[in-house]
Parts: sequence; structure tokens; C-alpha cells
Amino acid sequence: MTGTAHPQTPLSRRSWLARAGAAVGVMTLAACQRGQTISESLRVSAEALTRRSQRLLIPREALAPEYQPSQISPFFKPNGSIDPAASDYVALKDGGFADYRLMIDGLVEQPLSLSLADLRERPARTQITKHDCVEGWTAIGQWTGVRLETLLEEAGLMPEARYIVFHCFDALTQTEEGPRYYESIDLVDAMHPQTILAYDMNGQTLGVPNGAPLRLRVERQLGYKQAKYIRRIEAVDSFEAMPGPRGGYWPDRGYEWYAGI
Ligand SMILES: Nc1nc2c(c(=O)[nH]1)N[C@H]1C(S)=C(S)[C@@H](COP(=O)(O)O)O[C@H]1N2
Ligand SMILES: [Mo]
Repeated sequence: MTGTAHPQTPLSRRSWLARAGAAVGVMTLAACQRGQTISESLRVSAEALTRRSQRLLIPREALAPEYQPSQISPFFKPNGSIDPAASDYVALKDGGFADYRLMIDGLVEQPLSLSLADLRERPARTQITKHDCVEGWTAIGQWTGVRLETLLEEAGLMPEARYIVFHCFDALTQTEEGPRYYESIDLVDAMHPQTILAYDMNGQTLGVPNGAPLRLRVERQLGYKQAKYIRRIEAVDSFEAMPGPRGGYWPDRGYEWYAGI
């Protein structure tokens, strides 16, 4: 483990809110610059507008509803990738994830490489929330993990950082080929108290179908933002720095990047 003792760069609430706000305006322009058709860029600006009005109606910092243990769904449907075939993942899984390291890098002062034991040593948060998939199902589950904000403060975000990218092990084709899943969020969601990297589900070690060894919970957004099988977290300054044009595996295929609920 590295970097626990380095001097932190405190990220003031006002500075990340301002940066997050600036990023929304830049997105529409960036979409046009990437040579999208007019209808595509209109869709992007409509999305930005929805996002802005949503922000006016419900503060982005508001908490998602939390539920009682008695309300936990007896079955939480595993969806999308459920058993990644990538050889690096299979090797880690076969070793019980003992050699797993979460990389945190990009626009940070101090890149981190953390084992699961390192993650479990940090303050934990447990929350019971409702997962909402665009395919039309929901499930209530209990998640335990470390707040993303805790890790980002430890790594020390550089002032240019605007988005956090989650790089995953799996290609949705369940083969070695094909683009790997990824997702991204802005700093408002990154610093949100319910945004955690979960290693336990319903009081047990997170299983492979639901994203072992580590998955994101970003509770104010839809299911496809909840990146499973995370191998690396990267701070970037723009969409151009991401693996695809629209900031996520499904957003690159037409889904909204900001999937607020
Ligand atoms: N790495 C990765 N993350 C992913 C997916 C995926 O296929 N790969 N599917 C997404 C979708 S569409 C949903 S609904 C949820 C499903 O989470 P679950 O398997 O725990 O139900 O994970 C999301 N995160
Ligand atoms: Mo989903």
C-alpha cells in the first residue's frame, strides 16, 4: 500500500462544485467538435439541459433513499457481465483475489495501489439502496465499502481533474476480445456521501456475478453507471481523455451519460 502519509491537497467543496458546473457547458461543445451529426449534438445538449434542470430541482448532493434490512430483495439479479473471461481477471479470481490491487492514478498527486485488505482497513460505509436498471427491474441491496471521496483525498486530486473514470476487467462479449466496460462520473457524484466502492453485498463478500472484488455504487444514478469488476480508477480532465467518446460503455452506445434517478 502506498501514500497514506502524504500531505493531502484538500479539495474544497466550492472548488469541486465550480469545476463540475463548468464541465457541463463544455460537453456540448466537445460533442460538436468530435464531428457528431447535428441531431446527435442536439441530443447531447438536450441531455445537458435535463441535467441542469434536474440539478435545480433536486440538489445533486441530496441522498438517495435508504431502506430497512427487512426490505432487502431476496434475489438481486446479476446483469450484464456476470463472469468475466479476461485472462487477467480469471487469474485473480483463481487466487481468491489475494493479488488484486486497485490502481488509482491519472490526475492525482500520489497514485495508489490498494489491496482488498487495504480497502477494508479504511472507514467503511454501509447503505441499503434500490438499484434501478433501464431494462425495467429494480432490486434493493445492502452495500458496504469505502467512500470514493476518502480514496480521492488520499491520492490528492490535481486542480485540473473533472471526471473520475472506472476501468473494468470485463468485455461484455464475455470473451478476450471487445472493448472493456468503463464508466465515468463527475466530481459532484464522486464526492457524494453514498458513492462507495463496495466489497460486500448483503453482509457477505461481493460475489463474482455482482462485480467481485470491487464495484461502484453511485446511488443517484441508474444501474449501468454502477461499474462492476473495477481494476483502475483514473482522474481525467475531459471526455477526450476517456476510452470512448461519450464517457461510458453504454453511453458510447446511445445511453445518457448522466443517468440521474
Ligand atoms: N463492468 C461492468 N459493470 C456493469 C455492467 C457490466 O456488464 N459490466 N452492467 C451494468 C448494468 S446494465 C447493471 S443493471 C448493473 C447490474 O449489477 P448487478 O449485476 O449487481 O445486478 O451493473 C452495471 N455495471
Ligand atoms: Mo442495467
